[in-house]
Amino acid sequence: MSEAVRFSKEGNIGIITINNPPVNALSQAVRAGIRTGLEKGIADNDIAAMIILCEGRTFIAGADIREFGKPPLEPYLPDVCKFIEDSPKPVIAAIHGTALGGGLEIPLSCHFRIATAAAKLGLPEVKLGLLPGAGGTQRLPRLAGVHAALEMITSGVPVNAARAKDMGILDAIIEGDLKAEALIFAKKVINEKLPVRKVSERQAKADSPSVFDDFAKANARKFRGAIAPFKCIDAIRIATELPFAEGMKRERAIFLELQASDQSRALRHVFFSEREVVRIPGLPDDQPTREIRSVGVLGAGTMGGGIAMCFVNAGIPVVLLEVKQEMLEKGLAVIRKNYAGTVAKGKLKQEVMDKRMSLIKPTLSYNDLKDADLVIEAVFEDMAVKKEVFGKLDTICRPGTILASNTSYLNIDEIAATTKRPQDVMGMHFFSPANVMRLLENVRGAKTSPEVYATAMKVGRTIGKVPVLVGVCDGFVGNRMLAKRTRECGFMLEEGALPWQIDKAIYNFGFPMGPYAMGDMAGLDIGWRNRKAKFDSLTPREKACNIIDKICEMGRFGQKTGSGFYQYDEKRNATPDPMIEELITRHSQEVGITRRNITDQEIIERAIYSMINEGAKILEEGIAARPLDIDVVWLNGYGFPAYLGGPMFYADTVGLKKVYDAILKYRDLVGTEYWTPSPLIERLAGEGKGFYSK
Ligand code: T1G
Repeated sequence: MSEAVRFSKEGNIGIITINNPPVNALSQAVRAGIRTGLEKGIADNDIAAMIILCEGRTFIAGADIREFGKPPLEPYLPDVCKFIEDSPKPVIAAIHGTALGGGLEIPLSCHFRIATAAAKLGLPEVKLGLLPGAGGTQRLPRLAGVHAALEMITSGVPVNAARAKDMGILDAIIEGDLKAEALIFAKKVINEKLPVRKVSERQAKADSPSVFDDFAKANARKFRGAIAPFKCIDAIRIATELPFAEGMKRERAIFLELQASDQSRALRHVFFSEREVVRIPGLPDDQPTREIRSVGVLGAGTMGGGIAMCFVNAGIPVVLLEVKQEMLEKGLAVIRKNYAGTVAKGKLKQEVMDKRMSLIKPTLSYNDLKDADLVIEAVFEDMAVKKEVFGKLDTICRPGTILASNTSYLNIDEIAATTKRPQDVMGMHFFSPANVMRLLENVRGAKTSPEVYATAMKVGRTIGKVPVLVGVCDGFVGNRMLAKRTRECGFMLEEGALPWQIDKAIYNFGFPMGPYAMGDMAGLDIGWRNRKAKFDSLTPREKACNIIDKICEMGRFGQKTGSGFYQYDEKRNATPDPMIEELITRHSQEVGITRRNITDQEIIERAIYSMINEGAKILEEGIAARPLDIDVVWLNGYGFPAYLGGPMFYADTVGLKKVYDAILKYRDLVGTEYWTPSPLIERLAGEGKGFYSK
């Protein structure tokens, strides 16, 4: 019996206890231990029933994802499940925490399932580009019905214990001590001779033959571009058409196909990268950090209000400072309206909203910030204003208060220099809407102390963000790469493409929206203002590529003015505007460019490879420590399709040599000032490697 699993007896009940921290993943040792435990229980004549339960914070959280991509080791999970189900003695799963993936497939092969009220049960394999590969697609529809199985398996979203009981997955919900109650339940099964039935012997029935196609059509937009959800639907359909054993064979074949797919490799990369990203190379795991018990937020505008919500959502009180009463009240009203909207949708209780609002202390006085552990400035994006604010904060806040700027591109070192505490100054760049977007770029200045940026990483996690540590440069990581995509798309408009063609190509690549639809939604005046702020640093061609200027000068700022690149009706539905096509065509003539046909392939290569090339330069400069930092930024801040893994992972999937050759092609087409390959890409491509090559 491996130490990961031990077998014990209490009276005539065998107990198989799994203890494989941190989440009792089904490693080979755990699978073997479960099987050995069952063999012991079956062989022991004193034992009439068995319980499977876990120590630690949760029941089994699934197969050990770290084993994927390596040669599979016996016993395979489907075989362990079959062994459980074929046991001549009833087996009861006693669940707490999160029973996920294989961690729910084990209970589905048991004869009874009980759980604590707080437990959650789910089959999240689809989020890894997989499907449940140990009978989940064949047993769940038999136990809970086809509709419930379709929802649960294609969404990957867990259900709580009450819902699981309603679905017929659970036989009982346990209040009190799980193990004690499991023993009582087991004795009841024995004494009352409760009928023991294998889930695999039930029937899975489809309400109608079209239920699967209808479900796929109804969710086409949600599943767009991903392979796994549609394979999940296929496997569930198979459960209604084939005998169980046949269905298991088909499920296994689909699982192995998906496991080997680029999309699953990318999604597993995303899973581990979003956990690795908070570990800072060179910092010890026990790096001291400062406790953040109270936060000050300067500015109650869109960003400041969203940032304040992030902290009060985590139970951290916020002092919210504005310069004028009416701006403070306006900001509070927006926060209140946001919460009220969530309450109205039934996703937040009124008392929770009230509690959160009570944690916000509005003020017009800087003095109210003096005891804050962290102050985040979210005022106007102007260096002079930032310097004035930080100068004041430096004099008012107690020693040790961390002073952070939410700036999206201004130089943190310059801001820090206006204080006597540069070691306590950094950037915390939230993405709008701050209370929704998961990405937080933590910008460390040259003098920011490790304790301070380690604190920012930790508090980022506390407020539910995915924090990435980045260095100081124009645009940090995300916006610096985005600027290259924006430039290339602008150039392609001049050379022959139209906004809707570019938007469609980038949407089909997997982004939620194309750049021009996105610009119209955010407001073209923001990009226009940024362009004016940086105008002197632009190249002659960038200066002359002034299509957005011309559109904004007509007062067309996008959805909020009824037109931008697109025309909008009263429901904000977009239609391409012939006037914009005419403006762009005329612009090409003015700048002396003969328009040509531009393929979607060229659009994607120039939009994405320009970012990859910039990402490589960001790595060379140490602005990001690892390729995974860049991927996490783009996955969580800009909607890069997760099933492609992020720009740097995608480069490896395409093949870095292929990317390099394309960069050379566009260097010749567009010019060396825009397309000089980064030395890192040149070297790696030359060595036949990728960013993630070991
Ligand atoms: N395998 C290996 N390691 C895992 C793991 C797993 N399934 N789940 C978590 N970890 C590690 C994680 O990398 C981190 O490690 C630590 O545990 C804590 O995780 C056959 C094929 C369970 C809700 O998809 O959703 O079963 O960074 O930081 O926020 O059909 O982990 O500390 O070194 O996320 O409290 C299906 C994935 C697998 C569940 C806990 N199961 N895990 O969240 O902690 S495929 C999943 C989670 C499968 C079968 C198929 C969450 C959690 P480190 P954490 P958390």
